[in-house]
Amino acid sequence: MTNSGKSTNGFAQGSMPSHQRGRGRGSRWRRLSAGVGLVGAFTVVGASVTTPADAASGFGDGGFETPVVQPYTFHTYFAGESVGPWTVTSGSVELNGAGFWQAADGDQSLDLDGADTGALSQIFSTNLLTTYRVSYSLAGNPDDIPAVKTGKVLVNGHVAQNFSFDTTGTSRTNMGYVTKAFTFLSAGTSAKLEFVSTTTPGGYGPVIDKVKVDSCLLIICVS
Ligand SMILES: [Ca+2]
Repeated sequence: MTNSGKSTNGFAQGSMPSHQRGRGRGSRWRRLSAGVGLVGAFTVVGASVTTPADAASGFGDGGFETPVVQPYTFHTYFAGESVGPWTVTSGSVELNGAGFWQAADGDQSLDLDGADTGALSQIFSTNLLTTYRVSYSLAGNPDDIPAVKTGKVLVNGHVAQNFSFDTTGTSRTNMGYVTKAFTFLSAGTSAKLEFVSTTTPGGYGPVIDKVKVDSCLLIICVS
């Protein structure tokens, strides 16, 4: 696993195509085992090791599977409304039901643009001064322009990662999801994770799914 860079605010950033990433519980255990061995030799450089725990305490439905939308349809949620454990924080978002288009995981996925550009957030519990790894699957609404969808992820109101996705060549049946990830250090006992679309014009935005928050057992950064 490699990180592609580091932002100026200290958040490590990285992404790679989903087919290149280890997936599932088995891969996480392998990373854990490899990391422990390296720590024993005191030769770790910039490595991160995530625990096999599936998520941070209180974080839920990163797959946008609730509420269940009627298959082959979508439902638009506006600022102030809840989407399962998430809350729409601006504009509107669209929850896409099974079969509407390809999901990265499960049946449903979320278009960050509903009637216009949108954003949504979720607050979950954290342990003080603990590093968390946030990962998510990213694609874009292939139905209309702009081809390139843009957005950002915020943690406690600070930009942790900007993202863009080019929908050229994708379709509802071949969404082309990529996996994005970054880490952050908790400064308190809770964190607010927010996904924001900056796509212009709005209405056909970035699509996210399979959001995960893992607490890291250990991160050693030399530089
Ligand atoms: Ca899903």
